[in-house]
Amino acid sequence: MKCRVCGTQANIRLPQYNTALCKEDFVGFLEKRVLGTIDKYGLIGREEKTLVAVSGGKDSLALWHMLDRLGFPADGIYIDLGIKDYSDVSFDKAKAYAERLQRKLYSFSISNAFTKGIKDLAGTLRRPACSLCGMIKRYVMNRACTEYGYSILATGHNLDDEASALLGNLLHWKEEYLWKKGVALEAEGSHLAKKVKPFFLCSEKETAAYAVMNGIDYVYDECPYSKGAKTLLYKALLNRVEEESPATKLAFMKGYLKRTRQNEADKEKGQKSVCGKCGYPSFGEECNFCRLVGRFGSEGSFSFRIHSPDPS
Ligand code: Q46
Ligand code: ZN
Repeated sequence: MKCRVCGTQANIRLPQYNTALCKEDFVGFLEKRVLGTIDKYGLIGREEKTLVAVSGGKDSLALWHMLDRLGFPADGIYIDLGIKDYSDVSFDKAKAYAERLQRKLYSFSISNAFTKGIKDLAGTLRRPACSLCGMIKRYVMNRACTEYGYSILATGHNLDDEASALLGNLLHWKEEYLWKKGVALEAEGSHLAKKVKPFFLCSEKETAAYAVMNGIDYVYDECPYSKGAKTLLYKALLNRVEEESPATKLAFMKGYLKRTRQNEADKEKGQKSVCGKCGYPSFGEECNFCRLVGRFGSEGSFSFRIHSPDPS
């Protein structure tokens, strides 16, 4: 198998593009495509302050690395879920990467804020860990953007994540989420930053290859609560389809993006009321996060730690 560009031994085969590439040409190819996505959908302006949601996994670290290479240097935010072993290792990888890029890393610890990790907190509330985790992460990341002046929050969601989520939403006809999963979600008011997903059209195989080829040291294990999730089943199903018919996932998501734009005009704006305590959009007088702080937090328990890189 030869590289389509330079003719040397290829390192990766990409049936969805009917091509195979060596390491250097693959890195250039992926970076060019991501830059194309950023430009086409107006994801990040050169002057905009960007924060990357860093979990310590391959996608978020690869994104952090690539944005830096493409001239969009960003800082990172890590949320410590308080999951034994997994959280500590992930945090170490995130901190090490902040050092490598010489960028700031903000961190927020759920155990410090609520005196319990995500598992115990969810158990006490009799709520699935992932839905509670999602709510906390959304809130905390937005709040970091507001407090420290970042207008963009970038996440490492890739094509496989997005295609499987869309398939799930379609299978269960979750219409309320259907058109909210685009490549960008515009900022709303002063409390919700613009969210962007530069890897929206890059497969998991590509982001993993990019991470390995760039010597990125990431945590291999997935969050223990992701096991058994329906998403994994949908990912496997889509991979099976992709094997028989390469580029199906790309076509699925490109078609979605076209339709999302058409649907944007009719998109209803989210709820209008705001939390009386923090100003975050909320259905009631108090947002879910502030309610959680009221039950489990203590005065002043909401705080970020800022890890600044050692000057080398
Ligand atoms: S939601 Fe659930 Fe993830 Fe939170 S508890 Fe882990 S698997 S990290 S994206
Ligand atoms: Zn609030």
